[in-house]
Amino acid sequence: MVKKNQTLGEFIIENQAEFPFSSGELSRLINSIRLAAKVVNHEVNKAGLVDITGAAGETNVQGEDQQKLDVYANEKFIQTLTNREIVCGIASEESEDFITISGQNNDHKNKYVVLMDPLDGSSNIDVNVSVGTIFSIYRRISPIGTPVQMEDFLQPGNKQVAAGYIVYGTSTMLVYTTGHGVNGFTLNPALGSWYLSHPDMKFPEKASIYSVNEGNYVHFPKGVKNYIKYCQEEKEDRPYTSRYIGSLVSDFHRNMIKGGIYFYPTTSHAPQGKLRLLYECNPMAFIAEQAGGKASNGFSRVMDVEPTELHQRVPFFCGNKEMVEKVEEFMAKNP
Ligand code: AHM
Ligand code: MG
Repeated sequence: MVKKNQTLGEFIIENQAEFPFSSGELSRLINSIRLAAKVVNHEVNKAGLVDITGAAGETNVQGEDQQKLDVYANEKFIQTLTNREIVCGIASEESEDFITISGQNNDHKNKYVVLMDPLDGSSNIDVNVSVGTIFSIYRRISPIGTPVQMEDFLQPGNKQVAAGYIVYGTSTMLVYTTGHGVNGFTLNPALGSWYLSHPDMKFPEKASIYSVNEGNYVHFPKGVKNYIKYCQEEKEDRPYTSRYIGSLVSDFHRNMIKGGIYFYPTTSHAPQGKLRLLYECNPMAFIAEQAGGKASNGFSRVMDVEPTELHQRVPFFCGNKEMVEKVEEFMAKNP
């Protein structure tokens, strides 16, 4: 049962019933993510003090080496999940290969793998614009008791057990799904607790925002160009409003609350698109679908794409169902 204002800890305990055969491992895993998120949040909040504390590659006043925030976030999430022996493997947008976690007794006994983008949109940090963390959780395929394999990570999005994001914005929020709807928790920084502020999030029925980097217009496929023209046309409830932060988590978050579509298509410079299937698109797609929305590669469901490599890219169209279906119509006519 969803009760507004309960803490994330209370929410997890109360909703254990959703996982009748669970060992509590997934709950402990989400607990670890919320802990790492608080640590990263603390550091992201101080980013504007960089001239005082020292830029990346420098030594700060305390004599500590400063790191780039995306590297820092990557380390914090990996450290937290590794130390708490909660997963058997991690793959990250920041690391070339996946990491195997054997556990203290070297028994490889955990059953989940995590894939994540520890700090997405990190180029926005310098200008004080929201960034995010994205995570995706799968049950391993390889036998428990053995080291994880590549096949554990290369699973289609429809096999996700949970997915979520943290948006470090005007307030910090953790939004996640375990396949039973989407719930959003806001961090009270004074108490360090996450409170259920956005229960059962759903895309609103009426949507009027489109989010795309229109600077790439000339490089887009014809179908996308035509769809953008459609969004701008004066007809029925159009023209739509254009909003683009350039930070996937923030653009998605706004569109889920206000109603809209985010897209990053292929371009002539990026023939596979820019966004990563495993770290960015699949988790956002799972959340979108759980919130009544849709996510497509322009032609079919993103979560059904069979991954072939860890850092694979994919064109991405995600948001209100009707809007995604409309862009698919345009793509089918002019791929
Ligand atoms: P990153 O993983 O290198 O941060 O890139 C992903 C980001 C997304 O958050 C954002 O939507 C997109 O790249 C913006 O790209 P562009 O600047 O090409 O519009
Ligand atoms: Mg990214």
